[in-house]
Amino acid sequence: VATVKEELLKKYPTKVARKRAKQIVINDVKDGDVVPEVQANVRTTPGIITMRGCTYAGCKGVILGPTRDIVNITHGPIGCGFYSWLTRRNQTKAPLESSENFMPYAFSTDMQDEDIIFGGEKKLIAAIQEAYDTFHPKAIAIFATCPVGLIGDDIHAVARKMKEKLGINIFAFSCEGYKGVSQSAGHHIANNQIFTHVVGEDDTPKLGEYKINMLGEYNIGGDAFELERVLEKCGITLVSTFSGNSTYEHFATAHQADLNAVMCHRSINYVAEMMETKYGIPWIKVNFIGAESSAKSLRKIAQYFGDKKLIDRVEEVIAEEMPAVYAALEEVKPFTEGKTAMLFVGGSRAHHYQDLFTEMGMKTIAAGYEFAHRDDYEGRKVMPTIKVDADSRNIEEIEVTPDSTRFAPRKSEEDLKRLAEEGFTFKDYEGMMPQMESNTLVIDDLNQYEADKLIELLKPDVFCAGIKEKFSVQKMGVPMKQLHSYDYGGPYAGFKGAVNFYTEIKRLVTSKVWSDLKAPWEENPELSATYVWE
Ligand code: CFM
Ligand code: HCA
Repeated sequence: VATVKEELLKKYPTKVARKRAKQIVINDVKDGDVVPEVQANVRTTPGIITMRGCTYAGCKGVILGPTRDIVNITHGPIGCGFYSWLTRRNQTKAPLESSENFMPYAFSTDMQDEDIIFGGEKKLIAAIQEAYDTFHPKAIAIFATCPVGLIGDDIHAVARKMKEKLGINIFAFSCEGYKGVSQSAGHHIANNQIFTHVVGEDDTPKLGEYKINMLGEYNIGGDAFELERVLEKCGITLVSTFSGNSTYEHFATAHQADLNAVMCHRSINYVAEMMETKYGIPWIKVNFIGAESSAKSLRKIAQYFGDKKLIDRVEEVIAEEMPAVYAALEEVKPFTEGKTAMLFVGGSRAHHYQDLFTEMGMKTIAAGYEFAHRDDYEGRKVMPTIKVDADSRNIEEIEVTPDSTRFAPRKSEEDLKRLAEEGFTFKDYEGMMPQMESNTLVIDDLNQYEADKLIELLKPDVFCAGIKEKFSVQKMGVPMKQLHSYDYGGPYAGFKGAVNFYTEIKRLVTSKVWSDLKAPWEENPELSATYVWE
């Protein structure tokens, strides 16, 4: 791998190579879980074809996109609203035909040149009024795109004014695309505002014995439906999911849960932290990608509540679900065992999906995030040492204090002692790297050039990433699986999801479609040409 790293850096100008060298790391897991440092969450060098997206995409598309009954208005030119219009495949299931579901719509102010020159606030006010008159929603959210920040439209003042006028909850997000170095800044902005304006707004009691929130699960390809099925079977009450298959009411009552289970640490850990401070709800890291991981996560939730009835029920459910998983593994393993995978996804998935590959006997030889932070690579223990730079300082840290009436610790001192003795840990994300084998490659903010090089040098049996990488990978003869949109498949979460994924990967790694394909210049070398500088 050292030579691979060298090869990746060889063509870069010295300064770029020096920077990329800190982001391309040979994962060498020392005893315990000490791993090398990775530079992450820093600007991409201009000119590099990054796989990252923008702050607006992280806020509007990722965090708020999957909520069905908030009218999400994009204040900006139409492209931004259009791009974030369900391309992420976040699904939703309204209980009734007549229930509110605005997800099939793309709401936008469709800014034109004259709005940029004379200001867009009037148009925004008109859009909010029109949305209200047409749909009478419970809540309207406004999302800023790049030009809004540049011309200085005051979307928060507009939101306040219209909230007062219409008497519904209206709030805005300063999530201009350029605000941060990636989508990640948008997550933080979204978390802050949803926490400030929605969480805790509804005190109507939520009934249920074991009440949890699932944080960082976005119902891509129906993942949340599978998790809802499993949790219900166990008798666990899901108060809210942030934000797969969610509604305004779910967010507004989330403060009533007794545990926050965090799936995607990157996108939502801020909400988990803020809910703990304000309401006393503890959080744990879970992972429902992978059958073994799902079982482990269910056991952890049961252990937290510490009730024998729940612990036994969880064991029963696992015993019921696993035979189908084992049967599927027996079928696929002769084809997948020993094969290799590379995973380059935005945040959590590059880590979580390694569990599924491990279950299939496959090895992850290289992985990385587009925009996650050092804690997602090396574990939360490095958080105090993460350097704050101008870009991270740009994102507001809101001050949260315990709620004067609703703060309540969920566990007694004795309970906490018992859990600690059992080895139970809270807020304990250990990151991707300690779990990977030594001598694997970990690369932050991978780019087009490096992806091509990696494939050429290490020839993985499957390459997992997104739509921007899809076709160049296939043209290099390697099967490609999108771990963002799931290539229109899924669900892949939970037990049924794991079976779906095994089957899909077996199909991909046994197919010869891409490796047999030859481009005309590969069959007839005389057709190939080389560009020569004068
Ligand atoms: Fe979390 Fe996500 Fe991901 Fe993410 Fe995303 Fe996504 Fe992703 Mo695409 S919230 S970090 S910003 S798990 S949209 S559902 S697939 S890059 S790895
Ligand atoms: C986003 C959304 C995205 C893009 C996926 C891709 C998603 O970052 O704005 O590049 O294929 O999951 O839909 O991450």
